[in-house]
Amino acid sequence: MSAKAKYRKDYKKPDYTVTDIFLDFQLDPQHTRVISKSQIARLNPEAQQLRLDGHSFQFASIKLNGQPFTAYQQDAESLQLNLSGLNLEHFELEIETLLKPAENTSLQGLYQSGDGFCTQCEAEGFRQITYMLDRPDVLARYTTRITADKTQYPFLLSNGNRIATGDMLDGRHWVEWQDPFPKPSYLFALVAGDFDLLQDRFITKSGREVALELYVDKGNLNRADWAMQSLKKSMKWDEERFDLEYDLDIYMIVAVDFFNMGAMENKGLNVFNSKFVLANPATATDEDYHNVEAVIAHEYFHNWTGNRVTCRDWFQLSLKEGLTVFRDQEFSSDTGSRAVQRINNVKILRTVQFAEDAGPMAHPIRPEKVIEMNNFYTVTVYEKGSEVIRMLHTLLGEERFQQGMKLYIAENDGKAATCENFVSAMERASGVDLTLFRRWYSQSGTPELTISDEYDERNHIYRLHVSQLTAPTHDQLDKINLHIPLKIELYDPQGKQQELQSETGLVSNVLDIMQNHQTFEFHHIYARPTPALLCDFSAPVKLDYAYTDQQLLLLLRHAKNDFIRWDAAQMLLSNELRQNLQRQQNGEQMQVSPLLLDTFHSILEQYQQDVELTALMLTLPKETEFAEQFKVIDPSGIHQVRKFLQKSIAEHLKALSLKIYHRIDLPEYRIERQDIALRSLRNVCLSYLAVTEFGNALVNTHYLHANNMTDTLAALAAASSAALPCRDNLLTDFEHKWAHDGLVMDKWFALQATRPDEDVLQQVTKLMDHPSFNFNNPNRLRALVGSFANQNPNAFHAIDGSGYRFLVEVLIKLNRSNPQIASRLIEPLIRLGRYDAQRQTLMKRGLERLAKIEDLSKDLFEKIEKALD
Ligand code: B3K
Ligand code: ZN
Repeated sequence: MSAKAKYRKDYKKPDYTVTDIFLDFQLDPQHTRVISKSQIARLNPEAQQLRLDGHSFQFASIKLNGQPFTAYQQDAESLQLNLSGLNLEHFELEIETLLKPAENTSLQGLYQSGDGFCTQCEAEGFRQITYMLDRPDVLARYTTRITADKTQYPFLLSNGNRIATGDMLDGRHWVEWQDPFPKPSYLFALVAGDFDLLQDRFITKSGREVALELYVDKGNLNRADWAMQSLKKSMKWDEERFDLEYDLDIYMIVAVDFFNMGAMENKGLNVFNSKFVLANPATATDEDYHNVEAVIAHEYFHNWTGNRVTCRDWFQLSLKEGLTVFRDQEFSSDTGSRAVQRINNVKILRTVQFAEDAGPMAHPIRPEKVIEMNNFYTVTVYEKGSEVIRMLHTLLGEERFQQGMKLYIAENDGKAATCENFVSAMERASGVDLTLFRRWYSQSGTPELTISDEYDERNHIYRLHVSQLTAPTHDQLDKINLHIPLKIELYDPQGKQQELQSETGLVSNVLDIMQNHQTFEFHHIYARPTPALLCDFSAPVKLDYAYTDQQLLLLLRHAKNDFIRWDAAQMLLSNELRQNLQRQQNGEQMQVSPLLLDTFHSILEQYQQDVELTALMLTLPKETEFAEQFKVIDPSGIHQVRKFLQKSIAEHLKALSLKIYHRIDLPEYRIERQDIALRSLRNVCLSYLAVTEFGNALVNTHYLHANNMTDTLAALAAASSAALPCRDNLLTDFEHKWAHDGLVMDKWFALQATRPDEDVLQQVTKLMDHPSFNFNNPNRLRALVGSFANQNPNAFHAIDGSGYRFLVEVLIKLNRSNPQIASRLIEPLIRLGRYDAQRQTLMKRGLERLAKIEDLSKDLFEKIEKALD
């Protein structure tokens, strides 16, 4: 496999395209035969060579217009046809390939999941099935015929409509599918197997009936309802908010256990990781329920933003992903709590995305250079991509944004588009000049806004001085100024919100930051105000403003903006953490400011004003969240100080949290907003009480009385992180109950991997042989190895290098079996620049060892090369 980089600037239109393709699959775990018949049209009259992508199968034969064809050359990644002298404008190619799905552990292309077959073609998996112009700007009409044993594989599914079926004399049967919408190969899908089926229907707003089919493993029907409800809710919402209606007569979702990511939006036939489909109160937490709904929505929304309008090339990935994430976030905000949704999104951005921008994999939301495309399904392309759309929405407002969407879709329906097509439609529909704004697409890194203020008491003018600066990143040294929407509010010393006025009248609360330094003046301000900066987190930036504790307390109590109130609490906690880390390093006694403790006490006391926000404000940031504020991270220091903060807060809130813990009574489990909020607050109380003298008894009872997974897991997590005496009994009980169910056991594996114990690594190593563990299942790997490396920084970054060595061993194995998962799991190891010299040396040693692997995958190569650079 060549590790050659591709550049965005090198995009060229294809010389040939495929207009129609007929695929014939004869399925067998060891001997699958695929015949593809494509109608090819020449687009460039000069072209003489046709290069088709393909690898990892046995090539059996090729015919051109029905005749055996021999004028080709083959290499490890492609088949090149020499068509010179033939002068063919249109022709048919018939290619036969042989596959072994049972041996395909990469989970790309056609593979076996459990006893069934499924495919994953995005980004470049189709070329593992047959030779193809495997690029998103080649759109073809697909007809797919699947033949397989009828008893083992009663369901044979592909995209579009079922047009014919038949039985064969030898016990096999076949089904033929036709997808009327031309699509790129990455949206092709095939599934075969035996399933339980949940059926429903949806009537679109124009009155068409759509059959909804949800396929789950046998025996899992009692976990399928929520996903079906979520699908119908998403379909309705997209009609109401975006005026977008579903276009086929059938929509299918299949849940599989072996899947590299969350889910895949194949036209009319979504394939899902079962983690994002299956849910019932006994197996899924409130968070799982939320995630199922959000992922179902996300994949459904892709039908318009991704499938009907697709990407011209993979550098444009954020065109569909950033936009679709924005749409799913809006869906969750409209149908649930906007504030909770926003805060949770911001947490991901600040921890994971900011970290990516500060590390060796930094890239703009529209990357310039790619070696392995699968490495670019990142938080930057997805979440920062969504932030860029959100900023556009803030600048344009809902009405003009929707006009822009309409124009974008009208102009690009049925086509492969670029990010520029999108921005240009938004610009033309709204009349807003987006020249400067476009830079968000090409500049990587996290901008920092440095803000200072001054109050002119005599003239009652308040001024904000705002500067922007983006520090150089690994991929890009020179940075320029961006268009940043900064949403603000001002509060007087009594906490009353002030109107924003210029000399001439009211002004918008969204400031357009466009230059390196700008000053904004607000008139008729009669006392020095406290500014609420970056309301709703109006841009994905870091903020540097010297808030005093008093100002933060004022915002925390009075700000109208929920995000600002939550963020004020976070800043107070961060200050405490930083000061105590300092004290600890100086060998001084740690302490927590009584002001913070009293504030937390009064927030909790008034929880009924806003239960959701109270729970979020009182949740102590994770070690990884705290870590992100430091240039050089001290994992063990953060671990200890966080523990100290937790204990101090717990002691101070003890009586009150015990009272509230007992007062909140939710006898029945319901997935309803108010109940979810109360459950979460009660479990926050439990997490603090766990480290007090009440801990063991309370947590034990909580576990025993739990009638749902949210409470069960809250008890286990509290027992585990506080290392309570009841912990091992509870974990064993859970293990016995769920050993048969990998998905539920993932929660247990994750808990084991994040134990605060000294010997956690030995335990994790041992668990790799646990009967419920399976090295080839990405969910298991993420739960055990991923949780250890990402969520247990104290152990992973152990100063003896044992955590790094463990990960390297796993990666050496995974490099062969599943390079995509290997490349996900290596992430914490490539961020070596953020640690002290000793750790850096150890991490580097691990990376160098990996670099020497003989058959190193492109996926790992790309990241290791950058990290060692
Ligand atoms: N589009 C897929 C992700 C494909 C990842 C390929 N490595 C799921 C999604 O974003 O909806
Ligand atoms: Zn997506």
